[in-house]
Amino acid sequence: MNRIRIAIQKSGRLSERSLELLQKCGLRFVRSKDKLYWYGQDFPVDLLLVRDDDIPRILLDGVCDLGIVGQNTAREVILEDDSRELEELRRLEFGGCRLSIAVPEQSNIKEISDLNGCRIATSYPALTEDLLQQRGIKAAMVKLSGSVEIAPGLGTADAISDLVSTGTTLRANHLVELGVLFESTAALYGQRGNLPAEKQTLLDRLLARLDGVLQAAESKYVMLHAPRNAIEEITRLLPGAEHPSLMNLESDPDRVALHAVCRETLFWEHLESLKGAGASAILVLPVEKMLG
Ligand code: PRT
Ligand code: ZN
Repeated sequence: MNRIRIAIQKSGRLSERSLELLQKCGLRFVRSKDKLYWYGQDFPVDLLLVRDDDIPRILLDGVCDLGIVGQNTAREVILEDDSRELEELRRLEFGGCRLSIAVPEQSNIKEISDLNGCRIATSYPALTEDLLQQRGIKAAMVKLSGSVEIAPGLGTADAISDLVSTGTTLRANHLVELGVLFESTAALYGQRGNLPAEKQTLLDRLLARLDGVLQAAESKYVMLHAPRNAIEEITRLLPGAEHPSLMNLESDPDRVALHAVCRETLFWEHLESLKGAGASAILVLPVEKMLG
C-alpha cells in the first residue's frame, strides 16, 4: 500500500512541535481511540506515536518510513549498531539542546582533557565515547537511563555527560558544565535505500512541502518605497532577497514600490539600514507558505 508512515514522540519535549510541523505541511489525521496510530486524511501519510528512544529502531526495522527524533538519540543508535542505514533528511528548528560534560563544583577535573581514565555517567554512552575519542580521551562509560545528574553525588561516576538546555538541572545538583560535546536539534530521519517509485514520489512531495514550511518560517515579505537610484543598494541590504518586484509610483516618479521575499531573518538593524539608504513606508509581513 502506498502510504507513508511517520513516527513521532507520543508525549514529551518533541511531541507538540513535531505534530505542528506536519500539520503546517497540510497533513490532517483521524485520531484513533488508543491514540497510538493516527490515520492521515487527504494525504496518504499516517502517524505512529511512540517513545522517542524507539524511533531510530522503528525506522531501521522498516515499521515506519520517516521519524522525527533528536539527533542525540539517532546518533547514539547509529554508533551503537554501527549502522549507516539511518539517514538525516532535514534538520529541524526545535528540540535544541547540547550534550555537555559536567562535574561537581569541587571536582579536581577542570577541563575536558582531564577526563582520561574517569567514569562518566550518561544516557548516551556510545555518542559520548565517540566524541571524547575524537579528542583523544579515553574514559569509562557508566550507562544510566535517567537521573544522570545524581550519579557523581552517589559516587558512581566522576563526571556526567548529559543534555542541557537552560542549565537549571546542573545548577540544582551543584554541577558545573566543563564543555559542550555536541549540539543537537530534532531532525527528520528516514532509512537509506530505495523506496518503491510511488512511495518515493509521495516522499518527495512531502519533503517539498516541508522545505516550504521551513523556509517560510524564516522568510518575510518586505514592501517599501525606494528612491530609483538606490534600488541596487536597497536590494543588497535585504537579507537573502533576490529579484525584487518593482512598481512605479504614480505620486512620485523618482521613487518606486519594491516588494521582495527575504529568506533570512530580518532584524531591526536591517530595517534601520534600509531607512538609511532612503527607503520609506517599510512593511514586513510573515510568509505562510512557499513552494518552488
Ligand atoms: O517518554 P519518552 O522516552 O518519549 O521521552 P523522554 O523523557 O526520553 O524525552 P524528552 O521528551 O525529555 O526529550 C526528548 C528530546 O528532547 C531529547 O532526546 C532531546 O533531543 C530534546 N531535548 C531538548 C532535551 C532537552 N532539551 C533537555 N533539556 N531532552 C532532555 N532534556 C533534559 C536533560 O536530560 C536534563 O535532565 O532536561 C534536563 C536539563 O534541562 P535544563 O533546562 O535544566 O538544562
Ligand atoms: Zn526517551
